[in-house]
Amino acid sequence: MTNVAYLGLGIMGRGMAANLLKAGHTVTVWNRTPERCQPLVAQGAKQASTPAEAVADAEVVMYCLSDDRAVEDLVWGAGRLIDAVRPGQVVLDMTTVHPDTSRKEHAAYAEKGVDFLDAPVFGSKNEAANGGLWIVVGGKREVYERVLPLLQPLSETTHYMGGAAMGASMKLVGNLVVAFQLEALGEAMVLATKAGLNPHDVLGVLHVTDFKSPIFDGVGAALVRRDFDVHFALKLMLKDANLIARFAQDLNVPIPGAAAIRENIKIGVNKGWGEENASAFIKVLEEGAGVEVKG
Ligand code: NA7
Repeated sequence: MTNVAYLGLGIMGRGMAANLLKAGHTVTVWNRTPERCQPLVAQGAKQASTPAEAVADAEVVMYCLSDDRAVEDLVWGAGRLIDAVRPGQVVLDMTTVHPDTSRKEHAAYAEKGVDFLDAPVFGSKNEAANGGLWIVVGGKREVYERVLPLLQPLSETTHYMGGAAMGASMKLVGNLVVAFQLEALGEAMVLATKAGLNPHDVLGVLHVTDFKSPIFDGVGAALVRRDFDVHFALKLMLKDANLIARFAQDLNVPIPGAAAIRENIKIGVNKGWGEENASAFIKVLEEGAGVEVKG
């Protein structure tokens, strides 16, 4: 059993920390807002009052925060994690960040003799809670293999993608596909509704065809119930859309479709739906067409 420090108990982090506990590991948690540690403490975690205290006895350190700025704060800013880690430890960043941030983390930890992996995750609230995430990892393969037993209780699959920042790069590539699927679902359901089709019948067809997708099923069912309860916040989807835009720009890759979707997401956030589920930006498409998808 491994001594793990888990930092950041948002929607994703709290599910992962709970699954590490269930798998029998010793888990010390820290969260910027300390009250959020309570449910994990009730499940057997130790609570630390600073990141340094959390990692003091840890063999492996994991964190999953909202964005690049939060990671900067934890590692080099208020959290001073970089001063607290010591040689021999392995650190995993499971946040969705720009590959440049991952490269900066790889370099900084290497200087301290600490092994680091960028290990962002696909899936949202339910997959985090059920240990059904899909994890993509960048860094040294032998370090990845060493921590695999810790990733298994969190995930359905793990994929080693290559050296530093390859996990972060894969995550942005995958999130580009997610953005298109949500946009496709939204445009299709709005068009279908305006054409007089029954949304349940439409979802029934989408469920069986050779263009089916679990996203169409899950988000589609929530959409017709008008359920925008947060599993993955729209404000974080905008953060990811901005990261994808920067990533593509750096590599001189045109992504005209993703650029159009980013505009819709931005409008949704500006309308005040940032704390709702990512699918809330479909309401922008509905407003444009003057219909609401419901059933
Ligand atoms: P949440 O539920 O918004 O959780 C975000 C977490 O990040 C939460 O623990 C926050 O602490 C923490 N956070 C945010 N800013 C900071 C700073 N500056 N310093 C330390 N900790 C911070 O996000 P999710 O769990 O849904 O998503 C996490 C990642 O997975 C994200 O990259 C997604 O795109 C994918 P708080 O509780 O607010 O004090």
